[in-house]
Amino acid sequence: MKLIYYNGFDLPDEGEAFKAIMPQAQVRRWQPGDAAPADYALVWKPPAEMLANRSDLKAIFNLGAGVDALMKMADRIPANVPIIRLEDAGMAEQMADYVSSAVLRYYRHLDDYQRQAMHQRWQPKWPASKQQFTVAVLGLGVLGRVIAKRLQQLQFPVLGWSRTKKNLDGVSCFSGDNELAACLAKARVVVCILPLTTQTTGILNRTTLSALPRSAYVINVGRGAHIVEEDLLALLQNGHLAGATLDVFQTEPLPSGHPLWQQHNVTITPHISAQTLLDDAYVQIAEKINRLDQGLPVSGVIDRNQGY
Ligand code: NDP
Ligand code: OXD
Repeated sequence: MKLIYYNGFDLPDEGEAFKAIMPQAQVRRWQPGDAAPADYALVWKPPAEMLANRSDLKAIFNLGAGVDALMKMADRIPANVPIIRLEDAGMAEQMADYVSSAVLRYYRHLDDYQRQAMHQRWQPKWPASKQQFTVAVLGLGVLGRVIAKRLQQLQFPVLGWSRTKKNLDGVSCFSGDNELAACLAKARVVVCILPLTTQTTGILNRTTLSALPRSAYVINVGRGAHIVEEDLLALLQNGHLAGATLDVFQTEPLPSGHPLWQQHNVTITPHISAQTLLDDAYVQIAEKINRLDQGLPVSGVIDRNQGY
């Protein structure tokens, strides 16, 4: 079995560890010009040239959950080749940790105290009741559900929003564009864990963010292009929003001098809210290759019409 491998700069491996999990696999790093036969491709942010017209592939495995980079080149990838994403593979726990720590930081005013301490100011604030600190999770897929569950365990009221209607224990579920504003209007914190598609690009903009109550918080762990950054900045500056925790940006790395770096009520992390754990990822991919080779169905196949 032949595998071509491309690791778009931020994953610390070149496929070596995969060989340990699947010794029968001959893994080679794809180089420009390599059109030699291959059965599978393992990729993260590959150049389109690698996958263009590759109808010999039995599947393309994305080394992450989000396939937006691959969808940009989907018209060059033969329609018969399934694109398969990572499902959890150790990311859900990381996401739940990241989001719940941001929510708790806001709930307990820890950002405010950090700012006060810089000026040697001692000024206790009374915490709101958790019942008044509702969190809306946009995206109730593999990762969003785990985030929602963790927040429930922390006793926050949780709302969820997805494309198709969901029924989740203890979560008030909203669906479809028509119900987004109603969901946001009830939320003190909004968490975006959507995939980036044509429908979700710019979904958090001046109009939708204004549907949040005054002094709300935004946590974006989906993709940078979910947020219209200028609109977010304007609402942070005029006080409609009390703060934002951003892990993803329209341009990554966030360029030096970008106004978000200067905005005092914004916490910035470098796209680390859930990192691909290569060992977990390779085990999941190896299991799926074994199933595909036996003619069995696998989960995580992208619906190219939906874009996720
Ligand atoms: P899933 O495909 O499992 O879940 C996606 C969810 O989004 C589903 O609930 C889906 O609705 C919902 N959704 C999609 N389109 C719309 C829409 N137009 N309107 C409303 N809801 C919509 O994905 P994952 O949970 O595995 O991952 C989500 C995203 O998280 C990834 O695509 C990636 O961009 C991001 N991510 C970020 C990371 C980081 O480090 N910052 C790490 C990993 C992932 P429905 O259930 O009805 O299909
Ligand atoms: C992913 C990511 O989509 O790391 O997996 O952003």
